[in-house]
Amino acid sequence: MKDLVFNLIENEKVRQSEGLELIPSENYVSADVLSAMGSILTNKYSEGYPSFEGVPGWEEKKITNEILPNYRYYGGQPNVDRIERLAIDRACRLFHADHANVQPHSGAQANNAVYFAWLEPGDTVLGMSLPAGGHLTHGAPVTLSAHIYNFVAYGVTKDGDIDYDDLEKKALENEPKIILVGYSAFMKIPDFERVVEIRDRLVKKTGKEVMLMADMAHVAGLIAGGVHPNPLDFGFNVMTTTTHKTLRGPRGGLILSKGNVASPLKRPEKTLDNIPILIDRAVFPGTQGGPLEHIVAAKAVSFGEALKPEFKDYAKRIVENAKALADELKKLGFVLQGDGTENHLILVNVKESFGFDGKIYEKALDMIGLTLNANSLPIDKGGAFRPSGVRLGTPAITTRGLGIKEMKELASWMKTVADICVKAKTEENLTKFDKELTTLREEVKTLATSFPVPGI
Ligand code: DSN
Repeated sequence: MKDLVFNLIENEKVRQSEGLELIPSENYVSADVLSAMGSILTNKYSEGYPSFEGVPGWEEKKITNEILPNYRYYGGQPNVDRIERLAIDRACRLFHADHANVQPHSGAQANNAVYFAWLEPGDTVLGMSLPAGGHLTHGAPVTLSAHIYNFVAYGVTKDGDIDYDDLEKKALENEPKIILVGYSAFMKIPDFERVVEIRDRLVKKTGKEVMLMADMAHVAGLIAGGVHPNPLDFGFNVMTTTTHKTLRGPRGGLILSKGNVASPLKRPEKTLDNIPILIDRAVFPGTQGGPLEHIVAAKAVSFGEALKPEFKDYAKRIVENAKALADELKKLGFVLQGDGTENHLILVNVKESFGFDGKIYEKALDMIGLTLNANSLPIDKGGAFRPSGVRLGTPAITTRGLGIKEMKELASWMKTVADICVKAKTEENLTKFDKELTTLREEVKTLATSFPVPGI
């Protein structure tokens, strides 16, 4: 008899098929990505890195068992080396990077490896504050990195954009070794040029090198698809990302950098030119052991997909859908942070819109098969547990093929559920509206099942 786990996986397939995923950091991978993730590559240990120095045309040789040069600590690598090399080369092409480290198990691991590569304990990092839309790994006091390094936070303006004046003031006052632009709840396109200018002024003041780091986890797919600027094109040194959000790959992390690419075996000097080598050493052996080569393979497959022309169209449609959904919501009385969106993500101030908090709304929408998450707003009296907002986005529904027409329908369901929440007042009372919620759930199911989830 099959393990109970497989019954739960079947249940989850039904949940994913019959509902619509609006969490902006989630997506549906292709059947090929799924298949690489579930492959026998999980059986293999491959601590270290592929090298291929002096093997021109290795890709053309395609599938051979020839053992290529590498920096691995285990034998048996002819296939794994080629797979990881494909992932690295494709990532560099997608993001205009000199180097890619495809081994981080997650975005948090990727960020921590970059800090470890460049900083000494006690060094200062300037990043966006968590309530303003930044990420936990950008210095939230509950994290390991915040215990090791000194994080200083900049905020956002009333209209939801980065407060560049605050960023500049804090940069010049605190002299950070890293200026970090990145977020998980921000709907504007950052002014990378302005951040480069601020960095240049800081360097002029101190005479010391400052790393510019971008955590583009949310928008990496938009960058790959050419509908969002790429920080590496503006002079940023490092870009980290997860691979599973808009990029539509397996769950994992990725570090892209500019600089000299060389053997990770020799400890290099800590200079910006050496960042690629410093990062390789910081991922392994610095912060991780064996890479997950089944995930690296799935990353390679997804990067191959993102290099195709269809992906550009996908990225464009994500943004079009997000803008259309934002417009519909506004027409129905929803107050949006930043008054709309320039990317894939919408932050709704439900407290100001309707008087209730994000938690009751998240639960009520879950009951009809629409999944999003309650989220803090920049100035939020409700705290992390009863935040005043919800965060939603369009990467996953766009993968399923929903378009502008369906955004209207979505907004209308969201308004009906908001009206129910106004009447219910508490989560417990939602059951009193079972009949209305069940009707809505059937409508969502009808639409959702007409747009199948890839790979199911
Ligand atoms: N947890 C991710 C998100 O949902 O944005 C960030 O890591």
